[in-house]
Amino acid sequence: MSHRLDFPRGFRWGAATAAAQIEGAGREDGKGDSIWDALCRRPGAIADGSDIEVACDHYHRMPEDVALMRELGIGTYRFSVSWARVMPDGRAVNPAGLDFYSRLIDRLAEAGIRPWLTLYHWDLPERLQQAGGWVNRDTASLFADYAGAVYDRLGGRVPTWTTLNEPWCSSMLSYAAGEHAPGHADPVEAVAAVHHLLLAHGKAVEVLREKAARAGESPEIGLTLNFTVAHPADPSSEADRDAARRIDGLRNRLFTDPVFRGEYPEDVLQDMRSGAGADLARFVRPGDLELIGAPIDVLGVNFYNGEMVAGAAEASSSPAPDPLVRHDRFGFPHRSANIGSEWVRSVPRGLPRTDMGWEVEPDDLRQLLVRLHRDYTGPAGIPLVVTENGAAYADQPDAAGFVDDAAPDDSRTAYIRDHLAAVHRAIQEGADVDGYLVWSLLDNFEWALGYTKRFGIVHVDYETQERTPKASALWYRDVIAANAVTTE
Ligand code: GBH
Repeated sequence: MSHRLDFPRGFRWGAATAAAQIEGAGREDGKGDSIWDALCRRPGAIADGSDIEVACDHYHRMPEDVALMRELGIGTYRFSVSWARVMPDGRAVNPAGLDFYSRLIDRLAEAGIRPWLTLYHWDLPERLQQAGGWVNRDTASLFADYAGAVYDRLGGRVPTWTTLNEPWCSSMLSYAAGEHAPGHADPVEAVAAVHHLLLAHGKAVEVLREKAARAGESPEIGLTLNFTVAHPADPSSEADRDAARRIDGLRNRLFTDPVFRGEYPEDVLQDMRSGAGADLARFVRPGDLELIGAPIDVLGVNFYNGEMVAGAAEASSSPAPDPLVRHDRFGFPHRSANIGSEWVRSVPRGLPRTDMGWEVEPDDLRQLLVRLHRDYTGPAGIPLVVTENGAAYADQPDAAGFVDDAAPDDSRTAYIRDHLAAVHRAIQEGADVDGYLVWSLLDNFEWALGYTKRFGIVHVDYETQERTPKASALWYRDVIAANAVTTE
């Protein structure tokens, strides 16, 4: 028997992308290099040896992409601005770079689509990386200047602003795990990056509020975090419960506590300090936490998967052995992103997985939303919006072997449908969830994995740049039109 799940009136439906993953035009109109342009040149850093010079060529095909969104009924489009396009050296404004986003926003307005602008989706100007990147506190102030410059040009036309996308990734994957640009593997750098990213968020919120107030505008301002749901493998084991506490701390509370409570979680600081000698508190100056904890208007939730974790009984007392730093065949350092809790093991739950190897358990999303509402956003009186959720699955050609319009895309459709049902349950349980933006509109550059993973509801042929809506896109169009999901 099928069930129709109606969503609240006014629920925001949409799709998300990020500049470095789709734009291309890597050197056009004065754009400077970002750390991802630079990482792509490092042999071995990107799985398929690809780069982002062209990507989805969205910079040139933007009108076509907006038209496609309109056909799908997308109501909200979340995109990011490339700092290095707007400020090639991270400091001086390049008006031609801002022109692109101005044209995009005009097109969206014509199509009746609300823009949701993210200021930072991982593409730091390379020139700022040469000065230390997020390890350097000055980067936070430069980010606030950048936010102000973008507001000066686009403010008034953008109702929703996100400062950072997933600062956990831009700190831990970038400076601790060695996986993302700039590809460092140093836990002390990573904790400095955590604090300076959050400080950048706080300073940018302050600048945006000032500029908006002066212009008599009141845009929504917030940030987007990525979350996990950590389950202890054996709930009766103290070591496993401790492992779950640590992973929840490192991935979730390290970011939500300063943003919503103006304080870092003491247990997590202690885990990082004693386990890896990385003392985050050393980077905190008076006044920082007031800025970081200033009220926001919306929390963006990116969710892909939860996980089951186990500890080692003796590990929490004895320091982890250092084999944690590995060098790949190119001499690249890699280590765990779990600073000070490197020994925590992830235990497979026997669930189906996407092409990323990530487990599929939609109920984790329900649990997450209910918990965030209860512990953080509910008390603050602000809504949650799922700003990313989706899955990588390879093309499923039609019977004749072609990926053409509405080519079958069952796994992705099921993933999105089941996660929407989980969002619906969370709302019924009282969580204030105000929207859902699918990741992603287009197949695109999946960071260190290059073009090998396809997250799009729209297929991209990288030879011809042809866009073809997959069956999931047409299914999603019907969901949006009905403001409802039908489950089996
Ligand atoms: C997002 O990051 C990004 O914002 C987006 O740019 C990207 O394309 C998209 O997701 C897809 O990757 O420990 O093995 O279970 C997602 C970041 C996803 C980071 C899940 C940690 C846990 C993997 N994360 N992940 S695992």
